[in-house]
Amino acid sequence: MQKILVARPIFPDVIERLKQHFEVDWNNGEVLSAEELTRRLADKDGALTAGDPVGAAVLAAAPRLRVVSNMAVGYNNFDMAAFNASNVLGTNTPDVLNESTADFGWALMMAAARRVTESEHWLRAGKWQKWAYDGFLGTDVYGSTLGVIGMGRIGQALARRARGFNMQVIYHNRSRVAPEIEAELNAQYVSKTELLKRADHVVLVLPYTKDNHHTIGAAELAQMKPTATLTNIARGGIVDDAALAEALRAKRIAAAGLDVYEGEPNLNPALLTVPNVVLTPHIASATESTRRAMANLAADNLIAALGEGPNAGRPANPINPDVIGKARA
Ligand code: 8YV
Repeated sequence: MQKILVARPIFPDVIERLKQHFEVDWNNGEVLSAEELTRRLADKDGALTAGDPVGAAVLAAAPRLRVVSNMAVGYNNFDMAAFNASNVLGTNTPDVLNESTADFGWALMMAAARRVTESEHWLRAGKWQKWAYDGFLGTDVYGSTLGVIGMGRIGQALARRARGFNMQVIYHNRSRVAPEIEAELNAQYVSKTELLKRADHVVLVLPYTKDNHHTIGAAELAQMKPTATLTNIARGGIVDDAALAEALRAKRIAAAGLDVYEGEPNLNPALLTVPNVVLTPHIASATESTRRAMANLAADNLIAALGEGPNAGRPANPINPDVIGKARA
């Protein structure tokens, strides 16, 4: 039987499924250190990860490893140049999380715009004495302009929600999406600068790459409206968190909603000191059914990649399909 490592605690029934195909080494405990991950991968044919960094050193120390299946759509934890150089296949879990993640992005944007958590903290602190005409005034969402940066599958799911809120949708992306999608979403392609200047609510849904590092920093925040909100459900590092904390403190923008952070789970401490930000612990895809679908898809990808039969080596979600069929280097 081939051997796999499951690097994280996941649903036990998915582990049982994997046991029907592989000898499974399951880390059902704390996050593995780089050394521990390297050690446990040394004799494995495959691995299931969830955000664990896998680079050249890990791959070099695991000569049998042929596939690493990430239980996430984002795979910036994989050094794809190293995967390609060693002919190791990476897989991810797109699509199954689109709607849950878009729902959550919407919730964060709404919560930031209408100061939901900020006012709750105030209430819990026993500060509610009387109604005030100017208590927790926020920014309207209905009828406003939504600016989506990153118009992939999740960005499109968000834009679809905007129709019910009678919003104007503008977007920026590496390239324009197909005209029929623009028409369906009633979305207008604009430059990043125009988007930042016009949007009432900016939502980030782009993948993390070196080129996207600090897509939003002090200069970009300065271009936004003082009444605008910024929501990040993409990846830490796309926003300069220190610059954002300062912009929120100085009220250069009204509020932010953040699910992802530079250096998470350790947040920039300045973010914890500003009231006008909604902070959640990277849970945009966290519904029971979506996390189950992600875990099962990650398992399916691993089984297909290492399996036998006509579809052997052909998982549904290869990140670097060019290595399929090539001998491990
Ligand atoms: C994952 C995510 O839960 O899919 C992604 O890219 O950010 C989340 O849905 C997280 O990355 C852990 O793998």
